[in-house]
Amino acid sequence: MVPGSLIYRNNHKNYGNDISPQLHSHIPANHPRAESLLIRNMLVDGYKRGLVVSEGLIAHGRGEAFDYLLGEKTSNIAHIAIEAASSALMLARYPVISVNGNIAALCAKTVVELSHWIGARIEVNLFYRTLRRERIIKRELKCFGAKEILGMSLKSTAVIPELQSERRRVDPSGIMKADTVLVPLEDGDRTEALVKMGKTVVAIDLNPMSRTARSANITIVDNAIRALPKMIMTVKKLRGLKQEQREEIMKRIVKEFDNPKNLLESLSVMRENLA
Ligand code: PTJ
Repeated sequence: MVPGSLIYRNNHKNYGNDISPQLHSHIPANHPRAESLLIRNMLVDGYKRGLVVSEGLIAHGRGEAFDYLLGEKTSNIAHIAIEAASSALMLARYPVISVNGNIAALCAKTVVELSHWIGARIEVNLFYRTLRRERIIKRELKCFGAKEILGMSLKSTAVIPELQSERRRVDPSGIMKADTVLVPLEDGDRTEALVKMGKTVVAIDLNPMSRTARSANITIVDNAIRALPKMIMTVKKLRGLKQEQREEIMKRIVKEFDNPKNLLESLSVMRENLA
């Protein structure tokens, strides 16, 4: 059992089904940094296919540096945040998962699967918005079984107050209507704005010091490619609880979660690894 965790029992590495070894057959399986190279290749492949912007490759590099400090595994601290995040999303009345280019390249299949398990809508929301990228990302998500994709430019007629970036434009049937929004890999401005609008924001960010990490209600300090499959496992475990107890347990998990404390503990994990 993970210390402090109410339901977690295992801690093995799990990158879900999004990594396709066939696509990257030139990386030897026994290479000491094979996993990291595979993930990097997924981003580059996503860039070549028009899902990811060049800035997304740089953002990934920053993420990699923090992941290195984390030991490239999901910490016990992150597991606690994963439980709180999964509970919050399951308790939500209208959950929405926001997808950008990097997440589409790394986790499209897992996002679609998670959306099914928690009954969430999926909205494409891009910082560097173009109609072409929207279409390519939508197609990618549909390939993995997504039924409806929100956030296409023509339908993104609602505006998040105070935001200047393209991320201000959201779908009235998606993020605008949501009570809980999952924002893997996000910029701080929008997280702050969504929290101000009274929404519960769940972020996944490898940098525990980022504005996103500090503004969100629940931040999972982990690589999205590891955290999202673990969220699915957690949701399945929560659904396995007796119905009479489930809601009470999930509410307790969310209530007991302390984001600033969790971020400080994630930093401690990095400090310990450095030492
Ligand atoms: O696809 P678009 O147009 O919406 O653009 C997406 C990017 C990523 C370019 C845009 O959102 C951006 O510029 O992001 P930032 O502000 O550079 O923030 C990226 C944050 O995500 C940083 O704090 C990184 O540490 C973190 N990060 C990078 N890769 C991962 C990650 N966190 C979790 N999992 C990752 N794989």
